[in-house]
Amino acid sequence: KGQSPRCVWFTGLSGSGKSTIANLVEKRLHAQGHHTYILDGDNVRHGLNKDLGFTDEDRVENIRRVAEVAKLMTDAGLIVLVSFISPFRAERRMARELFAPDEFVEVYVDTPLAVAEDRDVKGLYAKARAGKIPNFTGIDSPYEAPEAPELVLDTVSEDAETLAQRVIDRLLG
Ligand code: GGZ
Repeated sequence: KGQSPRCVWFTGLSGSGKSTIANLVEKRLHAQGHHTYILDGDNVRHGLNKDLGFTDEDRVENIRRVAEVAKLMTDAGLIVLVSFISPFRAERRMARELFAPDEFVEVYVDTPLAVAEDRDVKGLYAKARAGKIPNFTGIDSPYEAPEAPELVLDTVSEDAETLAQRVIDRLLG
């Protein structure tokens, strides 16, 4: 079955819902016979990028490597779902420039800081507020919201299933 390789680039705060939505998108793509791969902190920061932390410099290098790997995987024919905070516009632009214009789909998982912090699923915001996690995005490290993403997902007014379907529609519709 033919498919168009793509790099679907999810960006948003910690706890915004990037991984939840990316996983739902992957499940639905698989059900339709598409080949995918999710790149996220769990499979990249423990291996390829285990030398990197959360300073601005390390995040820049994290995203640079992730973008290059996503490019290789897209060249191999996959739909690559990239799920990193990727807080800086410059690095997201650099990632985009590796791809043909319609190959790169930037998805802004738009969850306000107050909402992500209130959910605090992993307790990281509380730790960051207590000074136990330095350079935490949204607390003492910046997040630069996208200016012209292909998709904006509003996680406050819509659930993850609905938002995943929006991504699918943008990819296959
Ligand atoms: C932000 C941090 C930090 C700091 C650890 N700031 O919610 P999570 O746990 O599972 O996702 C966050 C993840 C962010 O890694 P990324 O590789 O996506 O970041 S970036 O794109 O900026 O390079 C969070 C955890 O790592 N985490 N320390 N200081 N998030």
